[in-house]
Amino acid sequence: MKLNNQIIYQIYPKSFKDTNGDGIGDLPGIISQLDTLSHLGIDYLWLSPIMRSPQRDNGYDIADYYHIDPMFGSDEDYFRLIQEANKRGIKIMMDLVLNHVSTEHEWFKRACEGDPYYQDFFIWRKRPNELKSLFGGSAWEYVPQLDMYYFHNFDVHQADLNYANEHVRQEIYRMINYWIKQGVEGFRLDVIDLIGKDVDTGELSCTPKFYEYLQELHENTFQNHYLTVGECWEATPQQAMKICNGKGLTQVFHFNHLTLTHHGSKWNQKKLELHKLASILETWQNEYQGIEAIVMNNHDLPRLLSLWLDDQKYRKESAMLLAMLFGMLRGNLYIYQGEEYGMTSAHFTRIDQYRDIETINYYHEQLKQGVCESDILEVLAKISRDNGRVPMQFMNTLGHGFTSTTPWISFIQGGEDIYPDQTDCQVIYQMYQKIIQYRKDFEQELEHPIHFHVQDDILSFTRGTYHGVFNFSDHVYPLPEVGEVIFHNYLDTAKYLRAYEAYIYQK
Ligand code: TEU
Ligand code: CA
Repeated sequence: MKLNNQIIYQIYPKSFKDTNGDGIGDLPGIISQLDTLSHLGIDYLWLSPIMRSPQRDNGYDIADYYHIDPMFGSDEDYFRLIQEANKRGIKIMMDLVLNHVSTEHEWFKRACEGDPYYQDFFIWRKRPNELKSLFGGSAWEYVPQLDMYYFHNFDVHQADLNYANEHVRQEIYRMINYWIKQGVEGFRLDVIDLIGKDVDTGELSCTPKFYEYLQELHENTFQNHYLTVGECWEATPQQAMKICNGKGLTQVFHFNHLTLTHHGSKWNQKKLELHKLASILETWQNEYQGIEAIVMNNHDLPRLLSLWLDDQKYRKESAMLLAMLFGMLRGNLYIYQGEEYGMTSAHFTRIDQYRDIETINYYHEQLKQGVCESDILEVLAKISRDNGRVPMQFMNTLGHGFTSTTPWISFIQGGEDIYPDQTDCQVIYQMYQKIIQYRKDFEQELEHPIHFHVQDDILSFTRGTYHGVFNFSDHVYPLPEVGEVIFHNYLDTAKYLRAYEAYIYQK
């Protein structure tokens, strides 16, 4: 099976398409769009978790690994999705949340009832240490009837599994093999770098134990027969090489380029520095020998065109600029729903519009610390995870073709004219189609090393006979001699490089 140079399209099922009028996207909705998706030229469809879950963290809190949450449809709907996708040459990639389960999972409930077999599925201590949850507060929660604390790296309703326990590992292998048998051909492994954590020393990511468990997981489940991608936020090329050494995963998501604007934490953003972006892209492309996962958006991130560029006046140009830049990078290209027609961040202005647990926790923490509400809302509008989680918009009607009722989360504020048939959106979509086709036809062109150059607001690159020039600002700059134009994000040409204008050309 070919695992490199693939196109993977990520769906956030809750916000993709609702067919039964409950305001929540569902599996029949995804099936209804398969023809359109196959038109784009994708190879894999990755769905964020759809297994049974109380939805505290939108499905990243799984209560039953073996069944589809009724909110999304039935198990049969999922089997049908696999079949219908396969018919169109698309493989299904499943999101595996292996680091933790919902506190409503049978294992955790039994543990709390005092069953020692299941107690050892989790991480308990008599006394909590200073470790903090990524979603705010302590990482330890007290269970009075056991007089002990359990560890949760994320929300208090997401209890971390104890991988030191062999029974846990066996249960996980059994579950993955079940889904392989059902026809799943790809896996995205949520925060997989954390499974070997040592809560006593505080070493959580990429520990020696992690590499050991990963190899065992590989041998007992997917081996090298399926496309596997592990989420490892801060991975270096060296760590990625170790994870993808033939006995682990196909590839990792690293977000080094997307955390560039973090100032201390993601809540504090600074201006994008182009030379740093250039250096990260170049290092990964040239030094990393594995298959890079090329990502600009996902369900945890604000839309990149809103964060880095201009999502209003120059929305079309910005969306296309990013597609052209990331589209020329070697690896597997991930596209997040709506990216292909230039969806923007949500532009919410009130706290009651948000649904994300991390966002809401942060809001209350900040209020408690005396930060004024308008300042918090400004930060959230920029960076909240809900920015990428608003519903898809298929047409310019009341429910945007997403739903016939009120959606579970509001649409983009002021984004009424963002839908596939709108002229600008069509142009963006066609650019994605062209780039995807180009990557298939000229695969070997991406094998050449890439060299970036930055001057003022202009990022440029050379890759073999290909050159790219990208204006990251609304200032006008002199235009280099562009040779034979391959991709361009304006419909006409000018003597200057205009606002957010970008060219890929050959000399
Ligand atoms: O994300 C892991 C993760 O580290 C992010 O949630 C990150 O902490 C946050 O966006 C930065 O502030 C994965 C999933 O992608 C995410 O949706 C889940 O909430 C999380 O794991 C827990 O399963
Ligand atoms: Ca529905």
